[in-house]
Amino acid sequence: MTTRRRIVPDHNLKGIRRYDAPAGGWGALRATAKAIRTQMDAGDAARLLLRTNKPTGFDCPGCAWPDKEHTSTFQFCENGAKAVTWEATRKRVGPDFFAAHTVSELLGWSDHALEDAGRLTHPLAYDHESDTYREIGWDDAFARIGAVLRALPDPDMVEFYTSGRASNEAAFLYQLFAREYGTNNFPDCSNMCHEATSVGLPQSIGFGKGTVSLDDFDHCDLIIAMGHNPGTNHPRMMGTLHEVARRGVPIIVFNPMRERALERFADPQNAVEMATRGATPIASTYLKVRVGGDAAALSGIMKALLELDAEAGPDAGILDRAFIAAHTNGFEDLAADLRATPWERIEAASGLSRADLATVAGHYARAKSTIVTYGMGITQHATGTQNVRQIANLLLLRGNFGRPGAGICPLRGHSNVQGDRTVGITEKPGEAMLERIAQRFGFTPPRAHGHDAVAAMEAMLRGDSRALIALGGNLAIAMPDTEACAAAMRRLDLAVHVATKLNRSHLLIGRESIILPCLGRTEEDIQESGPQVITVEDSMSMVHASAGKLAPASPLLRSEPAIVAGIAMATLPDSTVPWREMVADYSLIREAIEAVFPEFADFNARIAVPGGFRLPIPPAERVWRTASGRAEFMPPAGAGAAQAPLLLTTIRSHDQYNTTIYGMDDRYRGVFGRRDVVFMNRADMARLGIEHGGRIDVAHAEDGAHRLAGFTAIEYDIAEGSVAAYYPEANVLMPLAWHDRQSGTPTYKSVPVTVAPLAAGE
Ligand SMILES: Nc1nc2c(c(=O)[nH]1)N[C@H]1C(S)=C(S)[C@@H](COP(=O)(O)OP(=O)(O)OC[C@H]3O[C@@H](n4cnc5c(=O)[nH]c(N)nc54)[C@H](O)[C@@H]3O)O[C@H]1N2
Ligand SMILES: Nc1nc2c(c(=O)[nH]1)N[C@H]1C(S)=C(S)[C@@H](COP(=O)(O)OP(=O)(O)OC[C@H]3O[C@@H](n4cnc5c(=O)[nH]c(N)nc54)[C@H](O)[C@@H]3O)O[C@H]1N2
Ligand SMILES: [Mo]
Repeated sequence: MTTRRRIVPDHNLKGIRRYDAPAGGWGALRATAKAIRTQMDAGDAARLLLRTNKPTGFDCPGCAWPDKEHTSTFQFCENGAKAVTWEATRKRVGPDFFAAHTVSELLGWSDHALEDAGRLTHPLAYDHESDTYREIGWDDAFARIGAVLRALPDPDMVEFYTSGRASNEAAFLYQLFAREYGTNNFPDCSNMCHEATSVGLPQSIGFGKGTVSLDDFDHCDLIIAMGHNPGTNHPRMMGTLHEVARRGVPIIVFNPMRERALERFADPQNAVEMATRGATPIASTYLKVRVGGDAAALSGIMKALLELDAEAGPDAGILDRAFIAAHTNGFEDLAADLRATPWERIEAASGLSRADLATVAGHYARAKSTIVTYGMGITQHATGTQNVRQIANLLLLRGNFGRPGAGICPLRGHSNVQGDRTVGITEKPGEAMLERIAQRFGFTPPRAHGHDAVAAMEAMLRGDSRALIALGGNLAIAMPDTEACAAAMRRLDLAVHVATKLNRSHLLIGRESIILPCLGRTEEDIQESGPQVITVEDSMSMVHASAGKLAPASPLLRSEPAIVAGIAMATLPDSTVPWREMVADYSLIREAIEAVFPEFADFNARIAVPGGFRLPIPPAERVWRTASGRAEFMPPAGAGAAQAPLLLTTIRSHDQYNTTIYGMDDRYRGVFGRRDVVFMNRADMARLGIEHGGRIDVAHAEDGAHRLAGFTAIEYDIAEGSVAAYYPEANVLMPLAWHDRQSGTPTYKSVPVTVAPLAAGE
């Protein structure tokens, strides 16, 4: 509640203005040109962008959306161009830079400024006396890391973090090293991202990944798009959605915020749209669900579907009874639960009307084949796993698996986050994989389950975990509770960061901190046997090769596989793994992957084909690898439970890649040159006495200790009861303990908050 003091509002509307153009179009071309201009020389950039996502080129590190036969017209993808030019920048940070700036000074820089300083060029070790990072030789760095790791009494005192850029080859070597060292502590960016998918879908359909392929989008009759913002985060998906929309297929969007790219999009390749400044509407229906209200909305659609079925009778085919009988368990429990859930609860929790949800059910009942696409708006909740299972429930009711044009499509995050999992980055390893590792490499991997990201950070904070090795990423800033994470980092005996660019996690120093600079996707990787390719797996389980072509940012850079092997050899002198040989020739790493994961049979031969190959997707064949051998409906227990009056969600701007801030604009949402804003609904603002442009204090509603003060409230077309702010600035608001109990996913997208106006000068 607000107090009754007189507020003298302190307005700050600088950089807040309407942006009316469609997503894509000329705005995207201008932004692409700017990304190139600020990071690269134009000629180099043109050559580079033409090679992105081509059969002979490299995989775009921007997103995990697949390409048709790898013939993508990538050069028109604005955010792909930002990802690529950011890595291929001409700027460098070497020993001179670090001599000139102490770590204490750099901590005062913005996340944007830190990474924008340029590519890391030398291995570095922190020197306490001068408070600076200093150059160190590779062998010295490896020896120091090995010494600390060997001295620890228990391998479970080390955390092996992976960010999803790492290639299959690097990730496989990394998990091999950690397991030979003796731990399954694999905190992973996936724990903050699609873990709810990896945990929920196996329960429902016996498989933790998406079931559709790109071709299915040519055959679907309906798309339901929930909680993702493809115009920014999966820009190549816009080409697909544009085609589907032009085919007249309804696209029903569930999103608390108006997102321009989901409303209308001008394809930069469509000459007519460009010349006429026209655009194609994307969403046929846009439902502004309340933040955290998706499970209730899905319950509503299913409840309405059952009502339609009851009216029309069993022969009308509204439910796919034959499929339900032959392939599933638990339908009756689900139906009973839905019948017992009152509409008022569904409406209150979802913020949507019964009529709207019934309309969706009508579309769904008529569509022969439906695809549900979803992103972080579904997974990053305390009920993330349940939300994912609710989507599976909906699809199962009409047999939308194992048919052309139907299935579930989680939009993965990092370009190889899915592949890293496939090749063994998991804190809960299966016995079959461990057995095959033991057979192939002759050591006994540990069986005890390890830490995920939240558990790892908690163990570091307690002081139980003493070392962190980070294969990429920016763990302390990506995680909830920025302050607790900083404290956790500072307690470590050793932090090792394998990275391309400097970020804030590198500046949170414990006893020893080492930065190891690595090659990026765009760069040529030459080892003893010659130029190497790496492989990645996209959102649709396609595995293909990627080969960088640019000269490395510095001659001192090493590849991620080489760095992992270097640390391994220095740590495990009696290792039974042929590290040197595998780094000399990555095809040997792929042979080892094939030996441990049989679905990679003929790995080296199959990546020689442009476009690569698809890993098996059992539900696409109606094979359910659950304990019962059937797909399992799950009653949506608790969906529609009362929600806190204001739930804050966190979002990415159009100018960022996770914690990497390319620039300060968020064009489609009309925010320019700043990120210190909180998006609010007009009615909530009126109720709380907050004005458009007024400064506010946001606090966690149940633990007032986590707060964010001095940000500016701006009125936005967002569902009532919902508030949004940018990640990672808003991560200070979230206690570490707030996560989905089933998957460990932090509740980045449903933080109960109070918001109060600040008086001028406060
Ligand atoms: N350019 C660029 N590309 C990226 C990334 C990036 O940061 N920049 N990040 C990569 C990574 S790691 C990931 S995981 C993906 C992320 O891709 P997305 O999942 O698209 O990412 P977000 O921006 O987190 O949120 C997506 C949308 O969810 C909506 N939303 C928020 N809360 C809710 C809710 O409760 N319900 C519903 N239905 N919607 C909600 C927001 O309004 C927003 O439109 O993108 C990947 N690609
Ligand atoms: N509040 C809130 N928090 C969130 C989210 C949210 O939606 N809201 N999203 C979560 C999600 S989905 C994710 S995936 C995590 C992301 O968490 P992370 O994956 O840990 O973070 P990134 O920001 O992607 O990491 C950026 C750093 O990666 C390094 N890097 C870039 N390219 C390479 C490379 O090729 N090799 C190596 N070794 N390093 C490289 C650079 O040094 C760069 O600074 O954040 C999570 N945090
Ligand atoms: Mo992610």
